[in-house]
Amino acid sequence: MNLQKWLAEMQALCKPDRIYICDGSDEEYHRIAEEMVKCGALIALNPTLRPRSYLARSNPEDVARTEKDTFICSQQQEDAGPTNNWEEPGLMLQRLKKLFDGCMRGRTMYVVPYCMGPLTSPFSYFAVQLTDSPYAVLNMRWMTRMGSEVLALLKDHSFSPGVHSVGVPLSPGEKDSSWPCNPQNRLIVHFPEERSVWSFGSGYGGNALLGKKCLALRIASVIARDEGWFAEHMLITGITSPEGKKHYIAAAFPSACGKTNFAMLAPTLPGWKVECVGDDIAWMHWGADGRLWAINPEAGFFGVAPGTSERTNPNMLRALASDALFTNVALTPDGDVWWEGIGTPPPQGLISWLGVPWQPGTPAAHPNSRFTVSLKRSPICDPAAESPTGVPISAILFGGRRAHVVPLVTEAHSWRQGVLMGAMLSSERTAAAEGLVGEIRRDPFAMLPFCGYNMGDYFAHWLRMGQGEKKLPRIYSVNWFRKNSEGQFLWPGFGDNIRVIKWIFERLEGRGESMESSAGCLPKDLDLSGLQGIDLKALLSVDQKAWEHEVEEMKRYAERFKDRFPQELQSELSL
Ligand code: SAT
Ligand code: MN
Repeated sequence: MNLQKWLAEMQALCKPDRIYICDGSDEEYHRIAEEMVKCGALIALNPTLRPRSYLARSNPEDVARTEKDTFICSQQQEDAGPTNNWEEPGLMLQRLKKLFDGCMRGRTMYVVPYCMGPLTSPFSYFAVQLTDSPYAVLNMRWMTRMGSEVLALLKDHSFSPGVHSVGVPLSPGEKDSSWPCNPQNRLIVHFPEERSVWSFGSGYGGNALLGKKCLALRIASVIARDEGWFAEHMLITGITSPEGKKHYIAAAFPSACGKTNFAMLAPTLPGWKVECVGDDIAWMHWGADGRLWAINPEAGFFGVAPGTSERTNPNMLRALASDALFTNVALTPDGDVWWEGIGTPPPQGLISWLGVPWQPGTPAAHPNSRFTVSLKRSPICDPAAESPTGVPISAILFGGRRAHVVPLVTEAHSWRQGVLMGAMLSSERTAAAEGLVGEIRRDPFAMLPFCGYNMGDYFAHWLRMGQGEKKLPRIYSVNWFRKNSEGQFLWPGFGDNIRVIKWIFERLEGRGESMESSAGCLPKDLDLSGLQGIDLKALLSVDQKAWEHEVEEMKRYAERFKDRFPQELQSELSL
């Protein structure tokens, strides 16, 4: 793809009033932010309390990723598989061209050259996002490496083209709304063979920051399939034991299941240290040493605000102390931010995410309200976070939000059983995507909304990747969210999850006693020192009947993939 030619084509199609090429500087960031403040699209927070930070309020109809509007337009429908929306690429392109025709009238088209991964990493991927949303530009500044340096490097690299519009052209003199969007015509379309993305009508999160779910997961998963690596919805974190032994762990959890808190865990056991590489996406390649090496393609956090507190994620609170961008949280009368679960009572005169005085009993911050902040601001950023070769992964965790059935932790006996654990991942719905919160949905590898090809082929890819001379990471299933019959959580979670990691460390070192169960290997014991009233038996119990039901559910689910569901997993299910 030729950049100049594509730019000219997109300019002719979208018909913006102006084109602006982003340089990625601090000066640019604040200039764009201040322009938005002037026209009421952004609120500058109190510079004494929260320096260089802003608050955006979205349109209430544009508050989360919308999976029903998300399409994978591969040439063949079977290549998109039963879990993705699909339309014939030619027809979809026609539809898109109609929508994009003149969609940026009265607006600026920002050209955002960006790189997913460290600039010098052989595993990184270059891209360009065209967008008429200055809010998307600000987010891309923290979430990716973007600007002049990338533009210069683009001469020697192929890139993924992405075009994004909020879908609200302005006529001359027309006043813009503070969050323009076009929910009736929302479409987030991926052409995996072309590595291209077209996104229309939404300014929120994964719909609008094309580097994140669109490129680094949906498009990258297809590239990874073709080239023999992994693009996964996983955090990466480095953990050092009191003895000074360090292991890196990658972990997949569905959106809004505590990935960010886990990636930045503050251990409650003395002597343990956690350093964060990434909280959402891992690109993993096999090294010459046979180990799996991971980079975080992103450069920042786009995390769920509610529930982030001194108790759940003190390191994130430090990171958010300045240079942060907030979306849909509440505003305090002194110009700072507030959300449910921040750990302080709501102040008098609080303004809700809707921009009106907050009424007790209603959400002050939207449940999917977010913060955007550079990874560099994290006080526990791993020293190897920028390493072009990445970090070696010793263990992979799959976790969901399950009140019942799934034990606190189990270890897979084999790569194959581990792949089945990933494939069987299920979770109660959260507010990160539209849908009924609380309902259990199967979310294989936490990739259901993010796998850019047939999920059956994706399972086969995982199995294939485990073959040959490799030092395979061990695989675990975890569930921090189990409840007792009174509906109370059995496990404190957060910093106490280090106790589960401690057992995993012991297993990796060839120690750590275990017992067999149909769900996998369970710990015989956990270090519960300093904790009271933990019902470890309940946390680790496997109800045979309930587990069999779980397996039956999975078998039924597997039928959707027909002959694309790998035979090996079928037989693993029947064991
Ligand atoms: O896709 S988003 O980036 O909006 C958030 C998520 O679902 O993890
Ligand atoms: Mn995510």
